[in-house]
Amino acid sequence: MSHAQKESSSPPLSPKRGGFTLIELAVVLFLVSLLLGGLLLPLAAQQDAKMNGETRRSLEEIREALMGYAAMQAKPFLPCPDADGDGKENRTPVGCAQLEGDLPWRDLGLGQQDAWGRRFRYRVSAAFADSQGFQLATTGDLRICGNTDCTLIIADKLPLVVFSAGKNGAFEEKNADANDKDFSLRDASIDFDDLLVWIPSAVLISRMLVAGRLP
Ligand SMILES: [Ca+2]
Ligand SMILES: [Ca+2]
Ligand SMILES: [Ca+2]
Repeated sequence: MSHAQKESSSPPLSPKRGGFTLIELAVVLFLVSLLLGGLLLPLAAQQDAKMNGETRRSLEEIREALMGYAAMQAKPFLPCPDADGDGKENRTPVGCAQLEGDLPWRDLGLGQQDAWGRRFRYRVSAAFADSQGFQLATTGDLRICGNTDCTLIIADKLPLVVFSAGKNGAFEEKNADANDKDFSLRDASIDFDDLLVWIPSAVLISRMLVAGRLP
């Protein structure tokens, strides 16, 4: 077969196309705008879910670290809150300098911030922060409320609560009030986004039994 014959047997080129018509262009632009509009909103929601998940994981780590801290003491007790921003507890000879403040993240060997770059808050019951150690029968005095007037109680007699202000950066309801012993898990307000963890007395005490720190 000659070179010329080879050339002639190759398939004919497809007919040459012109550019997009205006109508085609308009359809494409319309589809692109639909896609972008449909993608941007879920992306924002995905980002929020990611930050919430990250903060929840940090709170779970804090929970474990607090139990570890208590188990490392000869007589188990919880750290006091940090009152001056250095990440270390503020303790006086008679107890905690204050019962609610920043998480003493440095004492716990943890990061100090939630996913939005704000410090975690921490509240402890005085009886559990006593450096003489807590006992089998020790109970806390903190409670978690499920509604604004706390007629719905979600958890009671807690040794500690740790919380994040959430995406909006503000503590809501009873989480904003450092003078009472109540905390809010949720409320009717659509802006409520605080994230909380706590440890029930019985869980903390059973951990100390397993660790051989009690009775
Ligand atoms: Ca401090
Ligand atoms: Ca909030
Ligand atoms: Ca409160």
